[in-house]
Amino acid sequence: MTQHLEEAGAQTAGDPDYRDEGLEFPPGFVFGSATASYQIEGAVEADGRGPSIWDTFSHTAGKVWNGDTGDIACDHYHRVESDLDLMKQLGLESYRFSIAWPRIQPTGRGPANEAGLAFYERLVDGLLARNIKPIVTLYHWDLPQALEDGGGWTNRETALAFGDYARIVGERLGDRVAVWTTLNEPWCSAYLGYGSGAHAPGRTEPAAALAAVHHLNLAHGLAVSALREVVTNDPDFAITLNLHVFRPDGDTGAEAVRRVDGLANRLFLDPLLNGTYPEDVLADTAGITDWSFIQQGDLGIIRQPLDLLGVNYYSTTRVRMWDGNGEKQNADGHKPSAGTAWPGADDVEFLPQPGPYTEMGWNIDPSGLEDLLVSLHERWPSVPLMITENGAAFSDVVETDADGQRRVHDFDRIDYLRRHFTAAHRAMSRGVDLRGYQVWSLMDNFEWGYGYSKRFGIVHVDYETLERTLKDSARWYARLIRERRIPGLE
Ligand code: IFM
Repeated sequence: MTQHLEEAGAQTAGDPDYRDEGLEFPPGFVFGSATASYQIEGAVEADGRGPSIWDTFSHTAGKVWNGDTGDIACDHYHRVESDLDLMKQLGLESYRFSIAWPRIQPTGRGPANEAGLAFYERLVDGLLARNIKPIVTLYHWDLPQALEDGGGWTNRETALAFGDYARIVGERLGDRVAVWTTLNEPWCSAYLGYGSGAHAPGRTEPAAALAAVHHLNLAHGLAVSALREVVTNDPDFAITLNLHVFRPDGDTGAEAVRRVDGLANRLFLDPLLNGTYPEDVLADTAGITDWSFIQQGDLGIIRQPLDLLGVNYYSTTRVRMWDGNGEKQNADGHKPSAGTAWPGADDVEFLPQPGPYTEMGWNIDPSGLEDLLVSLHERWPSVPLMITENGAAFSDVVETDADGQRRVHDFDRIDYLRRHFTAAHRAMSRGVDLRGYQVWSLMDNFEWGYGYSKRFGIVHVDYETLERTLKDSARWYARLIRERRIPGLE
């Protein structure tokens, strides 16, 4: 496959800045919000939970900004009922959350920990009681530390263990969950976890990163087939990818895009949806690994029929081949770290993008979302899409209004969301089968290597008191959901 994701250009008319007025979403389109276990739950030692790689990593000096950890986070584990009420108050139609594997199997193997299952059962039942669809992610990066001690995602055994874990969760919740997402952003697990070292477990071995890619793909396939055997309702099966939208720069841009699109997008999309690995990427990386960890039959396991492809989108990336002069630019949007997140593409240069930017330093470009959705639809027209994450970090200020209410006037976040909802709507008007949108994030939380310094929530969390405060963006989103039409700015 050599068709790249940047090729579908924006075609629809409308406000050039993606601030169209009054766009309406069809019935059935699911408006929700998303979180992840380690980012919000806290309670890391409660009820038999085992340690995860993020516990180890965040407790290692110098790995996370300010030494922040997920020990307490938003204390969602103990506040689940009031958080559910908050979701109801916003009118959410779905809630995408992840299950912490080490709560279910403290060492990643063996019998289920009843208390862990009971927690997620309470959460799912609480959602259903409030008429909110549960969208489960089985893995959002909190690998049981014991599995990492045995090689983590570089070891095929971890993929097999993941299939067993999926079965355990499916046996318990498989009559109630609406959407099962196996993995969140395996790109991050593989390349940031084992390549750049910016994420747990913090390894910096290019060959390990590529082995992790394959074992994550395999884990997905094993999990979907295990779930299919045990669920008794009719859920959707999905995976969530953070597909990169690359913009080519200059004469060498096309070759640079081929290289990084191969690593970031095609190494996942091709096996998952076509049952093949891209030959050009295997060749590009032949000096790093011989890919002999791909065993006979693996691709058949990985290619499972999918009901939905989850798409996480935040910004775009501009690339060209480095000419060897001056200092190579590495503005790929990720935290600078010891190793490379781009094995075999050391000669690709990541150029800074024009602003405006979010607090993460990521450029704001809703056209990238439209292009991405349209290009996916063009390549796989029969695969429905769901935006499983989109949102923005800004430095929010809590104010007390004249009426004595705490307020966060997060105009920038509303504008970001408004423009990206417009992009999603435009993609739909170009034929994309887009089923829903899960805003990242329901509440401020532990932003991995950045600790609590970046706030993505539409609900503010005071990390001293753990008080939740609806930001203006939450009120804006509640109105969007109520009216099923994008509100303007007031
Ligand atoms: O917070 C993360 C999330 O865990 C995965 N997707 C990107 C978000 C913002 O960085």
